[in-house]
Amino acid sequence: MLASKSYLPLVSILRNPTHRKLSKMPMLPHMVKLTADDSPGVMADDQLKSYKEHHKEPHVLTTSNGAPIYTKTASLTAGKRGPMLMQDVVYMDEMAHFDRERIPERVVHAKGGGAHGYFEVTHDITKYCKADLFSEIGKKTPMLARFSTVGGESGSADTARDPRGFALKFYTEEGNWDLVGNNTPIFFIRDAIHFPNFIHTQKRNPRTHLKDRNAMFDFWINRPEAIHQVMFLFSDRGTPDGFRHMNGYGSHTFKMVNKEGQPIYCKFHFKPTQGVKNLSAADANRLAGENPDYSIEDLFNAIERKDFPEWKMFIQVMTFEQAEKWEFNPFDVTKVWPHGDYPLIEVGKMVLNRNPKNYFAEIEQAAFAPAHVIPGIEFSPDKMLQGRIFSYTDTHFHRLGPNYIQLPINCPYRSRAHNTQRDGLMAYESQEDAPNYFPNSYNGYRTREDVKESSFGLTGDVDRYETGDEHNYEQPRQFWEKVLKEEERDRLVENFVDSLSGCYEEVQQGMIKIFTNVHPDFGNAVRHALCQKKH
Ligand code: HDE
Repeated sequence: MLASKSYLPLVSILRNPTHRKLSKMPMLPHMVKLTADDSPGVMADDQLKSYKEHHKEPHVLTTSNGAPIYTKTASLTAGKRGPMLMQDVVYMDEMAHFDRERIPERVVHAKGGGAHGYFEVTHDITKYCKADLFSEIGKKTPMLARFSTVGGESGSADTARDPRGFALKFYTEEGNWDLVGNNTPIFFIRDAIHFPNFIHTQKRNPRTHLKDRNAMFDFWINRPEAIHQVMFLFSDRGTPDGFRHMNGYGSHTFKMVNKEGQPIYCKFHFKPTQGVKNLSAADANRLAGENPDYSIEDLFNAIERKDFPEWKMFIQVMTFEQAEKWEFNPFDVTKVWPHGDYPLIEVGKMVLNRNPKNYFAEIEQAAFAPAHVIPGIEFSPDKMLQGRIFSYTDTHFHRLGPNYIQLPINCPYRSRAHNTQRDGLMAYESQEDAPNYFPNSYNGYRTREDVKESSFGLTGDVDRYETGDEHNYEQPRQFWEKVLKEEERDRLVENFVDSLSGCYEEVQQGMIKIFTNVHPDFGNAVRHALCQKKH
């Protein structure tokens, strides 16, 4: 009998016809199910009791090679007082694995939680996109979502003022599509080359090992394109109430291509059916101490009580002609596309209905990458997106190894990978003995005409173009004037003042200058409040 509960044999099970015949064999839940678990839910605090209820007979304890063991409460020693023996393989087996239990945490987005679910098409967008998952109304595609904070370590508080990651993996029949977005439609920078330095200012000062608010604001003073996202961050939206009550965005401009090969630019939006809710700054701070895992717990328990979170997916589209004419650069991720000009088009819904059975295997080891696209979804020239295409798979090779994509949670199990990649650390894919080279004369592989990427023209001189000064203030001004209500503006100012009051004088002045560029009222309000705080 195959060890159906182990992750290892999954791919071979799917591939191997003999194994496939064992159809009654239970598979990994996240691999094959669209539906929720039929077992009664278990609140996070009751998980251990629930295990006991459902497992009347304990398993015999074994070593990792499966041999039953006599005891795990006493090491093997020469005499009652020791020393220990090298041949205590029970101890060695336990300790050596424990020593390796942690993998590098994600360099950003280290703290997070996630769940399994499905995406269902409710509206036809095939005139824009030929991607398999959008092919017909009613079509359901299994998916995984991981939500996260950005700057903190994996033990940091869920309620920190920080953007939230909104990473989605769709297991389509034409490969896995990852949409690795945030809860904000925009970002701090517009050229990927800034990312490591920007992130350093969100992390710890290398000398003090403390978070450094002067460094954080100093970067934003020097890169004024950040102000739009910085205003989102310090607004009420900077502290969402858990993961279930926030919007999600692909943020970048992408390209969709239909069956006729016609391309159109697009953006992705997700709106929670359960509504948007944010925490007040005071509640977010309190919860950071009382329950640093607030969002993970909230998501877990909601799914267990079958209150499945749902988001509606929308797209905005922009033709190539409209892109040429738009007053801003449509590939600049510090900008939104106004909904009045580019209305939201409903596509479908995503429902999260299953918690991971093993957090580490299914969430910690989940590897999302903007490079994981499928036929029908392509890239725009957005240089941030282009920069990300490289970074994610690169970091996965480091964090999880060269065969991270063979892990069950990451493998494209509905389409299967057939390629000439072999070997490397922890490889177990045999690819059914197929040749490891292409082209070959032995029926190794065939290609498909219909999945050719759309062709597009490029002009322009190769150069390093500075982008620090491209319409930095128009949309932030609209955000201040039109989007925020008066009391929201007050809270925005208050949140900035709370953070800035501990900063150097020149940092405060630098930020006030930026706020004044957004709107004189904004600059004055912060200047005034900072002054009052000093006296
Ligand atoms: Fe990320 N980002 N990022 N990012 N990002 C990572 O990949 C990076 C950006 C986002 O739940 C890393 O696997 C660069 C924008 C999410 O596993 C890394 C740039 C957006 C997650 C990385 C950006 C995101 C990440 C670290 C600038 C929203 C967590 C660990 C060009 C649209 C995914 C990892 C998860 C994670 C690089 C900017 C979203 C290092 C170079 C913009 C949700 O590869």
